[in-house]
Amino acid sequence: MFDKVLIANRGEVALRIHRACREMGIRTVAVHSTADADAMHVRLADEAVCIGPPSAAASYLNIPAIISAAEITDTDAIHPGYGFLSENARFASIVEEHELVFIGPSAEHIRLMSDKIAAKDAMRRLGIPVVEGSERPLSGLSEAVAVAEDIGYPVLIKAAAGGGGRGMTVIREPVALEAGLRTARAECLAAFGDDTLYIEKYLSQPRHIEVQLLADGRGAAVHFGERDCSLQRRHQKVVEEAPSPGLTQAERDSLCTRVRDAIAELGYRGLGTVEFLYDDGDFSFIEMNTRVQVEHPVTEMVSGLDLVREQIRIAAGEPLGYGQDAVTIRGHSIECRVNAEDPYTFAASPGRISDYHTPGGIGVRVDSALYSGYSVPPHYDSLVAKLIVHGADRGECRMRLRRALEEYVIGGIETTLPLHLEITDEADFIAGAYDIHWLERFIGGRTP
Ligand code: MV4
Repeated sequence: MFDKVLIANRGEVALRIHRACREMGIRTVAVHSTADADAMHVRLADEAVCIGPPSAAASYLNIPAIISAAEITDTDAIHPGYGFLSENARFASIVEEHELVFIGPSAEHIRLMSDKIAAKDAMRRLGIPVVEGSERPLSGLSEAVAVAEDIGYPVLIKAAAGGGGRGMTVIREPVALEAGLRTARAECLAAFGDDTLYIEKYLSQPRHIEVQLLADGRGAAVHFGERDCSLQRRHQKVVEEAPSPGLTQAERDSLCTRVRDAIAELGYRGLGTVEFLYDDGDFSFIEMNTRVQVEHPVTEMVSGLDLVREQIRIAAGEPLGYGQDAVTIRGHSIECRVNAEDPYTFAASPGRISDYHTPGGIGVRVDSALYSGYSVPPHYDSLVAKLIVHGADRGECRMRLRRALEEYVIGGIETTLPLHLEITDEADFIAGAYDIHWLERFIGGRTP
């Protein structure tokens, strides 16, 4: 096992990784920007290295500074968390070239999954259902017309280098295809420096379902069930839950088993999430994430496992050590992402935390690096806390969530806590009857 791990991230996930390391007897190195000198994970880590000014490009994305920090602290491995360098294949290679361990899958698997066309092709070959559409990069308008005619409108133009909702254009009728293609190419070239496009059948009202997996790269893999992440605003998840209220037990068992077997056959190593759109009884693969995800705690709550610990163990070369029989999903879990934002306008609300009180009691978990007197810096993502609850069933879980939201006090800044209380009381949420568009519609129709 590693003696020392460098945490190449900030905020709640940096603290989450520090906690897993501590419990494994691993020393930690925090790296931070000048804006994060007072951050909780910096205080708790055994060592801390300032790697640059506030801008992420100059600090948390600064590969030479991070590698130098690892070398001067005699680190064994680097945990990238989520976001920043977590799905950067070049970073994973550079880490390995410096005889450090990248806590994540091989650079090859990261590269494969970051090319969305190649990822779909790999999954199709492994027998996983993928969304209908072009199976190669689009050559031009005539091919786009032919594919769209074949699968039928509406279609969605996506960027091979995209993902997470970036670089998508819906085309509802043939006359809009030419202009849509031209706009999509220009946008993708500007955003990703790559204008490789593909077309898919546009699914109008699906749910977003994702399967959590762990594999050891030697053909052993387990799944930890699925999560429903349909409640999103502008491609940012807001509430996640496990299991999905929209699936039957037979549907989830069949999906999770097939994905687990596919990932084992791929020779994948590490923690991973395979994303699907679920529409009318059918699952269609869209993307695979090769990092630990923001919403991993709901899976930890229903499985009783520490996924970050498992991720570190696998990266250290340990075998999986257990089979699917050892994984039991119990009860229900819901996570609310609490952002430092106005709950109506969603304007960022950085600033000093004047009062801070976290909810507690049975089945309640708060993953946050906030503390009273801390100043939320304006330079980064607005996620400041995750409230995660567990209950014997979805009904108990929802009532526990309500009372925990009522207990939570974050003073001095605006947060999205009031939005979460509203969602929790909505009839559609209570019924579990929502799709990927439900939250935007709900937000659009409410008044302060
Ligand atoms: C789609 C889709 C409909 N049809 N693909 C958005 C995020 C990215 N991972 C894929 N996304 C979508 N892909 C087809 N063929 C609708 C979306 C989508 C979406 C997906 C999941 C959660 C929220 C979403 C919000 C808008 C669009």
